[in-house]
Amino acid sequence: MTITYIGLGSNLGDSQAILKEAVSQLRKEGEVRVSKLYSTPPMGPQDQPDYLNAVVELRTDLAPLALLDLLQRIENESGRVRLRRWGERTLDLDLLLYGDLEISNDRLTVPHVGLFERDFVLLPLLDLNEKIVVNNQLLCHLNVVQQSELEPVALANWWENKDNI
Ligand code: A4P
Ligand code: MG
Repeated sequence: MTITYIGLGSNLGDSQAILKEAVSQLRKEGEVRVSKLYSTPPMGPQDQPDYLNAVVELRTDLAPLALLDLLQRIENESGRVRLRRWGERTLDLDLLLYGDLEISNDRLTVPHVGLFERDFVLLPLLDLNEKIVVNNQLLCHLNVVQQSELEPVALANWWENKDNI
């Protein structure tokens, strides 16, 4: 069993429902914990809506590529629309960390390439594991974390209820 972290993002369609559905799909694969929910200004093209972002911790026996297959299946089942690089999308699921494994092949780079630069990934990850160390670095000490102004828009219990934010 491996502890994995998966980044969730959506800024097209009914993002709240899409993210909740993605989490319930992931629950079928193993024990899940979910971060707070963040509304974040877009990285990349600015003429797109704000994103909702969160991170899921999943304890799983799936091997890395099997987990990637699962994430891509969930993306596709959400009616995935992805219009341009760094552009708007209904659902993006990125494998951020797979235990402490380093992976580099045609389909998968882990830790995820954007992990160290993106506050919309780091803050929810730190909700789940505030002392997490990656590549010998305490992520909570990164400048991008210290300087971030992102605030959660919903607490972790939001995932369990039927309310919209
Ligand atoms: N791939 C390699 N490594 C991984 C990994 N660790 N996890 C490969 C998931 N996939 C991985 O994925 C393209 C290929 O990457 C896959 O086939 C897989 O084999 P994709 O999801 O189609 O593209 P991408 O790389 O996610 O897209 P892109 O356009 O480079 O976007 P990013 O870097 O994911 O950024 N702003 C805010 N505020 N919040 C966001 O969530 N997201 C994006 C998308 C842009 N701006 C954002 C946000
Ligand atoms: Mg992706």
